Parts: sequence; structure tokens; C-alpha cells
Amino acid sequence: MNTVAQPVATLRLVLGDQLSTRLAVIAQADKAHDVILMAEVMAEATYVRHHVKKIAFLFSAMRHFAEALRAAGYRVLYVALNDPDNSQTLEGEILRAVAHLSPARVAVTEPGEWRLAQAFQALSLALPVPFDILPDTRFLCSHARFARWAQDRKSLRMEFFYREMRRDHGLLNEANGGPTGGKWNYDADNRKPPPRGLTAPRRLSFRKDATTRAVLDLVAKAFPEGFGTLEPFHFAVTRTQALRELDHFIAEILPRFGDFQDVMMTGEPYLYHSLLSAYLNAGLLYPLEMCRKAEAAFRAGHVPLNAAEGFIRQILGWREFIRGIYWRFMPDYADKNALAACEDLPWFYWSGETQMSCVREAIAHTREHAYSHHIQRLMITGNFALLAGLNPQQVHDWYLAVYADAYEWVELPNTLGMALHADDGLVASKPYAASGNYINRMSNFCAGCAYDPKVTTGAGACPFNALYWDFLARHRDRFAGNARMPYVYATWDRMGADRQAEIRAHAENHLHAMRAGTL
Ligand code: FAD
Ligand code: DLZ
Ligand code: SF4
Repeated sequence: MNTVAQPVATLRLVLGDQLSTRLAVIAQADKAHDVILMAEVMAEATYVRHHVKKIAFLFSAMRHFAEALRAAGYRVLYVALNDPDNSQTLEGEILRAVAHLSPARVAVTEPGEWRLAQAFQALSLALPVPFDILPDTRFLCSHARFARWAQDRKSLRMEFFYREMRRDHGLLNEANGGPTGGKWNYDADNRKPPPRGLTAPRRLSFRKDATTRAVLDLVAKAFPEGFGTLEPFHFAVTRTQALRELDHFIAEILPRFGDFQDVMMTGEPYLYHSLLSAYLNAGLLYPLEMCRKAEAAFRAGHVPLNAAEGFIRQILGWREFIRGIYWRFMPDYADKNALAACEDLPWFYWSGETQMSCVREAIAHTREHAYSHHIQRLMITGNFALLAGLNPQQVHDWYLAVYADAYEWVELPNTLGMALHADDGLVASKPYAASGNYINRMSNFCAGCAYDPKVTTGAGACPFNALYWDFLARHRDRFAGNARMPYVYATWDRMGADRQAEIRAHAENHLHAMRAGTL
């Protein structure tokens, strides 16, 4: 461990997803008397089977951040993964630094996961000095604000939360308090199917410097069994680079973000999405600056309202709402399984080896980029897991592992709530269940598939079709009363008992094939 000359007043821990100088833990640091601790540890790198690109991105961003702090005059203690004295847990590294530096107190920003929050609570009892856990002020809705909004409401709906957030932050709001353009939500103008000849825009790619190359070597050696491919690696790893990515998105891509938000295409993982979540969640970008830049581009006439509003809604609405749900309902939330789903996660989620070209494609994007866009997460891998009745906790572990932007506070409610309906409708008022017809409409995946999206039973029938009807039939008692679902149950009833039995038997065949690894 480095020797630090001056006596230490406060030891300040910065976690891998807290790379923001505006956080009080850094902004209030006394450069002469405080020490900032950052540590790469096996416990964080292995608590799920993280994608190797996710680990490399975070370690490189952490190392660059530490360098920038040093250059700005802070005293930084950085523990590398292969430091022989590394205890390989965050608690161990805090204790080691406290023993070595004898600070008067320790401070940290509240962590983004319940697991670590609990560990820090326990540690505060074991430490010989006071341990201050500071609020994470990067979010646009504090825990208290969310509690105020949620109290006494029968149901918590993102749309109403979002409107309050728009007013709170004056985003796309007019002087009379109303929404710009007269409507709060322009989703109906989005969700266009892919037009013929749609091409994806150019994306930035950042050159690997010596720090990133050293991290890539380290990760390749330390995680030989890790999920996904490490190279090519072209993530932004500093705030400056992340800001370039944000500005490129706003100028070149945002104008069509709304229109093609739900489109999926073979070989095109990104399309018109921003790719900013990994940077935002790690602290390299701030949510408000992203929203303000989108609004400014709209006001300057560069971006249509449906695109700017859609983008702002994802960040100001969904992202903050999801975080509010996580902290309000943890720890019970993690065990929710309202639909009693109990199938094991099939191996093809890791290997991509399946004949379903939509799933194969989504998993190929995931393996290569540690990314797939929202509709692939929700309507391909999530939808399949919902229809096939995969165990929510196994699905949750998968989503938490495979994406560069995944931390439990944001991943868990998206997986259990939005994709799997395991929280009984807390996050989503209706299950996001869809047949092959939807996937065929919104993508070009079906053209290259062994299955036929227009067929429900018999040889070559798309598995999503029979599984979709079987899912609805299985959960009829729960969903038949949902105001948004009578139409689908009327269609099911018109099929008659023989056809229904045939479809359900076919769904069972698909589940057999899934268990046998032949789907
Ligand atoms: P864009 O489509 O460009 O959207 C802009 C920004 O809005 C994103 O960067 C993100 O910060 C925010 N956003 C959009 N939708 C959501 C949402 N539903 N919840 C929270 N923020 C949102 N997002 C994560 O950041 N981490 C996760 O671990 C994660 N897991 C998910 C798991 C499932 C099953 C599903 C259905 C969604 C998940 N999401 C997660 C939400 C969303 O899919 C990603 O935020 C998005 O795909 C990131 O890509 P992007 O930056 O290109 O997003
Ligand atoms: C995700 C992650 C990984 C892979 N490694 C580290 C690490 O070595 N050191 C660290 O401080 N943080 C890491 N993280 C991020 C933490 O897991 C994250 O801070 C918690 O999950 C809380 O959100
Ligand atoms: Fe997916 Fe079915 Fe289309 Fe194949 S036919 S790509 S399984 S939706």
C-alpha cells in the first residue's frame, strides 16, 4: 500500500460506478488532508458472471478517473486487482486502508445495490472510526421525493411520476406549467416499423491508450472463463470521451431516436439508441445534462419533439422511476415471482446456440458488445423468458451479468417488473408478452430464421406463437380482468377447444426442446 505523507482526516471511498467529481465525497474533500480510496476487487468482479467488457470498461474508467483526480491535486490510493496485498473485497480494502492511514473518519456515497448497502451498514459497526454514508445526489429524484410521490397512491405508474419530474426540473415545460407541444408523451408517434433500406448511423470508437491496454491484459488473464468477448474494445473511458459520445448522439442520432426506437435489425445492435447508459450509470455523465442537451437541440430546431421527449422520458421518467421502485421495495422485491415461473434458464442465453434467429441475434449482440438495445432486452430475451416461464431470479442474474450498464438498482425492476411481470404489475400495468407476429413486424430477424412467424403449430412453427397463447391461457385468471387485454382473450376463445389444446400441446413441445437444448 502506498505510503501517504500527511496525516489523514477522512478516507473517502469511490466505487466503480461513482466516477463523478460532483459527488460530495469528492467535491467536499480536503486535498491536503483527505485520501480518496479506489479498489479493484474480485468480490465485485465475480458476484455474478460479469461480461469481461463490463469489467474492463469499469477498471479502465476507474483508473482514468483516479489519474484525473491525482492531476487535480487529490491524494488517491488506488488498489489494482493484482496488487498482492489486495484483500479482494471492498470492506477488506477499507479496513486495510484504515489500519494503514488511521483516518479520523471514513466517507462513502451510498452504493447502488442493496447487497453492498447492507455490507456497509455492517462495516460501520466494525470500524473504529465514524463511517459517513452520503446520499447519491446524481439522481433527479431523491429517496424522499419518491416516497412523497408514492405515498397514498394505489398504483405507481411511471407516466404520472414522469409528469411531476418534468415540472420539478422544468424540462419541456411551458410557462403555464403545461407540457411543450400540448402533450406529455409522444410515444404514439414513435415505434415505427423498419422502413425498407433503413441504415444505422456511424458510431464513435475510442482508441485504446496504455491504461486501457493494461486493463485488457489484466482482465484477459484474471477472467479466462468470463462471459463475452473482450475485443474489439471501443468504449469511452473518461468523462471527456463520454461527453463526445453524448454530443455525437444529440447532433447525429437523436433526430431519429423516436421514430426507430423499437426497430430491431440483424447485424445492427445500436440503430438509433444512444449507447450512453454504461457511462451514465458509472458516473461519467449526469442525467440532467443529457436531458438539457436534448431539450436545447429541440428548441434550436435540430431535433423533433417526439425524439427529444422520448429520450428525456427514458432518463427523467423510466430511469428515476425504476430506481425509486428498487429502493422502496427491496429487499423483498428481489424474491418476487408472482407468476410462479420455475423453468431453468436455458444454456442458449449464454451460448447463443438456438435456432430462433431473433434470440440468437440478441445474444450475439450481447456477447460481442455487452449491449443490446431496450427492445431486444424486453421483447426478445425478456419476452421469451416471460412466455417460457423462466425462473425470475436466474433471469435476473443473467441480465445483471451481461450488460455493461447493469447494476441491480436499475436491472432488477426492469427484469422482474417490466420484462417478467414477476412483481405482479408494480412496474408495468400489463405483461409485455408478444408473439412472433410482433417480432416479424418490428425486425428483419424472421427472414433468416429456421421457424416461420406466421405459423403457430406444426413443423417449423415459430416458438413464440404457441408459447404466447399458452402463457395467456396459463395466467387467464390473473390477466383476463386487465382492461388492456380483453381483445386477446376474445381471440383465444374464438379458436375453440380443439385448436386451443393443439396450441398448448405444441407449446409443451417447445419447452421440451428448450430443456433438451434443441430449440
Ligand atoms: P437509449 O434507448 O438510448 O435510452 C436513453 C437512456 O434512457 C438510457 O441510456 C438509459 O439511461 C435510460 N433508460 C431507457 N430505458 C430505461 C429503463 N427501462 N430503465 C432505466 N433507464 C432507462 N438499463 C440499464 O441502465 N441497466 C440495466 O441493467 C438494464 N437492464 C435492463 C433489463 C431489462 C430486462 C430491460 C427490459 C431493460 C433494462 N434496462 C437497463 C433499460 C434499457 O434497456 C437500457 O437502459 C438501454 O437499453 C440502454 O441503452 P441506451 O443507452 O442505448 O438507451
Ligand atoms: C461492477 C463492478 C466491478 C466489476 N468491479 C468493481 C470493483 O472492482 N471495484 C468497485 O469499486 N466497484 C466495482 N464494480 C461496481 C460495484 O459493483 C458497484 O459499485 C456496486 O454494485 C453498487 O452499485
Ligand atoms: Fe424469432 Fe419466431 Fe421470427 Fe424466428 S420466426 S426470428 S423465432 S419471431
